[in-house]
Amino acid sequence: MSPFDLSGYLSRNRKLVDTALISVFDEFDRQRELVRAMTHSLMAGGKRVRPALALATASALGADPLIALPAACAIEMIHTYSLIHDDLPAMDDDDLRRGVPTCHKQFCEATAILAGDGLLTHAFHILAAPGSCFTVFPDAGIRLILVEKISAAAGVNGMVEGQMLDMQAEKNPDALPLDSQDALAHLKKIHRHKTGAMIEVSVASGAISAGADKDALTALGTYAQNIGLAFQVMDDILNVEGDPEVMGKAAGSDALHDKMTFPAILGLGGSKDFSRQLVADALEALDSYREKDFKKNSEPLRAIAGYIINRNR
Ligand code: GRG
Repeated sequence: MSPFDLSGYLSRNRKLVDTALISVFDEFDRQRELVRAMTHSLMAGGKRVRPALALATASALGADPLIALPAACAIEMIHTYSLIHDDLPAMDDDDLRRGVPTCHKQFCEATAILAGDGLLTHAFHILAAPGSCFTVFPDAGIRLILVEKISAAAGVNGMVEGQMLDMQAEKNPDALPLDSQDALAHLKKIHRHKTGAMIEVSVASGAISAGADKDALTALGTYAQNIGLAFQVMDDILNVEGDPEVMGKAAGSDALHDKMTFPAILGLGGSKDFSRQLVADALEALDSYREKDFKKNSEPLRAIAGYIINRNR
């Protein structure tokens, strides 16, 4: 059997998602400052990992991947809002993102805050009213479940809480656990919320859009939890040894700010071992779902899990 062409798969998906995201803005005057700021960050060349996960999950369950496109686009818009706000001077104060100036550098701080607000709000609008930009979309009942799950992952018990915990850890390091096992548990908690929740809901949204059964949701949930954490471990590793040119953002900032990270607790080698174990657990979860054709159809999901810990950006 020839090896799966993940790079071709991701690039086809990226084109599909980018085209859909462009059409989301068809109803707006693109010259408006707010729209320019929103699209500056949204169309700056993100990897589109979360949309790829949603589409690959729908295909793994034998559905038309296009059924997951509205949720995939909504999630990418929410992810981009979180990056815009994360880069603000009040948070990480970064100048470069996705290889271009951050939104507040290109426009101004207030405009960047509003661009994030616009992306977050409009993500839910396209789920509520997908007809103007998508030809295929799930029924209203399914879309309501998607709104419930995606808002939960992005919000007070999800990504926003993760960001809050991360900020508190940075502002008040003396309150952090000293014992390395406790520190590791706390770090996992931060990232299960901050990074993991949106990755988990990307997979869940693909599954829900495709009408997944309970067993599929359970197996895919475990897969997503593991790759979500692996994604963050790899992000921490890249912050130590990644090339800023390739990543399109700064490296080395974690050590500079004395941040609690996986390499800081486990070392670089230990972090790499941990990320490999997480991916092995993710693949084992996929193996546990034995529905006909799932093994063959889930090949992209398996390849994405490997990519998450082998990426260089
Ligand atoms: C501001 C509410 C709020 C939340 C911010 C996601 C996040 C929470 C902050 C981003 C900081 C960060 C570097 C997190 C580590 C993992 C991560 C989400 C990296 C960025 O995602 P990628 O690598 O980026 O998928 P692209 O640009 O390819 O989409």
